Amino acid sequence: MRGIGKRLLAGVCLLALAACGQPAAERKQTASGPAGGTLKAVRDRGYVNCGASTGTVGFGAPDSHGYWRGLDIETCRAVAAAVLGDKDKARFVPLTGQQRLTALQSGEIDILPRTTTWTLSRDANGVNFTLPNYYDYDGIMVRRDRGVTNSRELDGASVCVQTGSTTEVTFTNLMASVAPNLKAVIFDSTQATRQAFFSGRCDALITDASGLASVRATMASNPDDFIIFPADGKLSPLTPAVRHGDDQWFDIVKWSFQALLMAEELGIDQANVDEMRQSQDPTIRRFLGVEPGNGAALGLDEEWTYRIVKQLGNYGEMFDRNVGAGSPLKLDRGPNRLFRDGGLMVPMAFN
Ligand SMILES: N[C@@H](CCC(=O)N[C@@H](CS)C(=O)NCC(=O)O)C(=O)O
Repeated sequence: MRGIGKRLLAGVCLLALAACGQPAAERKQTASGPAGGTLKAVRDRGYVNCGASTGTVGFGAPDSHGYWRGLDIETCRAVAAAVLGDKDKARFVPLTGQQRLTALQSGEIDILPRTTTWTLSRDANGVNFTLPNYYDYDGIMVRRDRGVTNSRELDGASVCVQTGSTTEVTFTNLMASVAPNLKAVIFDSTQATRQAFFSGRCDALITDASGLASVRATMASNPDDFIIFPADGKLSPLTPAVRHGDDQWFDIVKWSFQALLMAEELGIDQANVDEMRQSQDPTIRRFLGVEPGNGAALGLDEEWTYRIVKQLGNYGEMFDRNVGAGSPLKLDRGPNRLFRDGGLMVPMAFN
């Protein structure tokens, strides 16, 4: 942990840009997937290795029994259900912001579904982003009694910032645009950053707004004492990633998530999926593999979508129980609604 004075900020911000955009450790890495491809390796091993966060309730954290839960966790469990027939054939490796992309490139994990924003430098350096599983934005949390409601009014405040995250870039941009006198207090770990904020070490905490909602719901003694506002009004699509160089695995991960969206679009949920298999609607029959073809195209059996929905439900159900109305976070669906409902989630055709 180190506080930094204004004079040092220019240098720190340059370092920050290097760290979040294209960390040196990542830059030199080339993707090293298993011989024979990831699908074969996962089948031989019997479980999927998933990169997880170090603990963000709603997105990825173990419960009191050590069972991993969250939207990102279930994104990975959907792949396990599709490929191995069982959502629980997945293991979770907690990774810091700094470690996550290297762990994917080196083959330690098969999928990185961990609150990771899709950016050009990451995409061009060894990983492929699939499709966003949560449209987020960078947020700032302050105590309500400070009376600050936007980034401009925050100028002069100290802000807890975590390394290895795109939030560092957002912080730098804020200084260059609306709040030149912000002071960064930088930490390497998520937990240290959060604790520093709650112990009064900084006036504000900057990170994904979803992460802030999670932290406020789980760490604040009185959540109403804190407000969250957008840092800069830009969207930050959190997107699961895979290694470069394995198109089949890339497709499987992408379409396992698409299956959750399409199930919602077609009105198929965990409770009615068995009944839906009797449907005469050709779109539903093709989606659920009653009419074969989609499974074979991906190198899977024809029941992969059925298993995903039977074991996890559709995206709406998954959103609700992890981060929405049925969870402590109570996040609004917002841009994460289906396109037909005014959101950005577009179910692609299963034909
Ligand atoms: N979306 C941003 C930030 C993501 C991120 O890793 N944020 C940290 C800081 S709060 C976090 O959520 N960590 C989750 C955890 O370790 O549990 C990025 O891709 O860089």
